[in-house]
Amino acid sequence: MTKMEMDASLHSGLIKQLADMRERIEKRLDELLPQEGDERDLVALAMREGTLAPGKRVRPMLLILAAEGLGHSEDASLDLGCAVEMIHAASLVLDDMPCMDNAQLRRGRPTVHLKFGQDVAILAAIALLSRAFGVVAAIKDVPPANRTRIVEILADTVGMQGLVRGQYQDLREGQHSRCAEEIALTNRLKTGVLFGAIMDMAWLISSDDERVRLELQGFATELGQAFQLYDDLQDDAFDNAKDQGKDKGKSTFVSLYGQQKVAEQLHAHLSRADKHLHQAYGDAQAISPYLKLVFFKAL
Ligand code: GRG
Repeated sequence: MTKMEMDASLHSGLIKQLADMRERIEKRLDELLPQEGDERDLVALAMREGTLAPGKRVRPMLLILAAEGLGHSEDASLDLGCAVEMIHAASLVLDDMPCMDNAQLRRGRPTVHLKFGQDVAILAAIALLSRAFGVVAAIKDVPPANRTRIVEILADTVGMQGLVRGQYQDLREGQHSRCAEEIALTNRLKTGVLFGAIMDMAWLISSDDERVRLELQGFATELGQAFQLYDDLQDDAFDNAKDQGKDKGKSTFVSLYGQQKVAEQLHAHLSRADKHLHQAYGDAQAISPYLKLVFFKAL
């Protein structure tokens, strides 16, 4: 076998492993959500649609890969990842509502409020959020003290100093012109803090090395910025599974610097993210190749 053939076979092996992992996440999400049965139970159906519609599952994938890299098996990290995905799904359902982004399309499908009504969408988002905390509280493989700490991390991540604040800033302050620092802060709160929580949870169940924790937080900060820039760049893309042009008139890095410079910024964040991963895990880790596949839309 030549080196090129060996690289190609390693690469397809990794893609298969990652695709299998994503399938296990989808299966577990399905089990943890209310089961289909009563078709009049629109809240249950909306919870399932909001979560099981085809998303990338980046957050649970990262949680599992981060914990695996520190020697932890998938048992506990799978349920933790699913809880995070439910929180993410709840945030998307709310974000799409007419009083927020007023979106028609999400993950290539009609948004939850269009399909089920705004009343049901709000109730489903609240139910997803509380189900997520219930899942964390019930994870047997994590000692109770760590479970409590994880609940605390997630509560902070969603709340007034996390997603809620980021969304508020985006909706209200995003209408006016903002400087780079203000946009970066909103992006951190909207997107980065959840990645920070994911890395903290993976660390908490797998390691007690503070140095590793700091590197993982550094990674999450860079990834959060990169991810939001990527999301902003997609706003104009034709192959997007979401509404296009939702950011028109909004103050983002794309409106401030233009697409080319934002693409360069994105690469700079990703390369700094890689350095943190290298410090935390050494050479052998699956997160960088995984993220490359995500950013090149190959997984
Ligand atoms: C109650 C959880 C909760 C939140 C309230 C509505 C809100 C506050 C926050 C919304 C924040 C928001 C919409 C952030 C955007 C994050 C983002 C980059 C979404 C796109 O994520 P992907 O690309 O999407 O991972 P898929 O569909 O693949 O999961």
